[in-house]
Amino acid sequence: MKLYYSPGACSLADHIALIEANLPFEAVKVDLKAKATVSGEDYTAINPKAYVPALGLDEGGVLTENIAILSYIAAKAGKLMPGGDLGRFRGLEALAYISTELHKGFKPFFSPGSSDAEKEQAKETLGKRFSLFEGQLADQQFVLGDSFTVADCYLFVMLFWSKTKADVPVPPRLTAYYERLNARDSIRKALADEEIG
Ligand SMILES: N[C@@H](CCC(=O)N[C@@H](CS)C(=O)NCC(=O)O)C(=O)O
Repeated sequence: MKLYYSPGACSLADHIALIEANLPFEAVKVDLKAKATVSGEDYTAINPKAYVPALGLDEGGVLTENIAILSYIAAKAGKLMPGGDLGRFRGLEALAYISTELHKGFKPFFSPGSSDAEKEQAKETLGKRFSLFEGQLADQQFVLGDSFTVADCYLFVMLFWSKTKADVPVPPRLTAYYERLNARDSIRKALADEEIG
């Protein structure tokens, strides 16, 4: 498999998941401004959406969208999703929440034309959305229970952005959770591979 990524972007979640899954893959850096890979390939020919992540599959074809890629990695690995009859759906529920309610909420911090008022509003909304997870972490180690899942990979990136790019206030249990994840081997390796550790 080939993971197309940009350092510190949301593709970091997929990078962490691939390391956790222990699946063979090549990480291919993309220059999002030039829309080209480091070796000069036209990235829009690989992924017409022109954003990261994209996953080149061994069987051919390219999969896009974090929710789909993270679910695919978990299915391939036979882990990284909660167990039980509803496990996969709880995993998808969390990934959808992270993607649509958190990830998209960071837009003002990545859009050059955003005003300070828009950023302040985004911080307030993100703070409220994070509070859901603050409650869940009261009596469990990870966001969906006591096993690490792809939802933790994605939530880690949201917290990483909160701490390093957007200065979003993060409540105490989530801060402790972020620090635990930040010390995890797969996350150390993904950050080092992307040269942002
Ligand atoms: N809907 C996509 C969004 C991916 C996305 O927002 N990618 C950002 C990095 S975090 C990107 O590549 N932005 C560059 C661009 O849009 O030109 C997903 O969930 O995978």
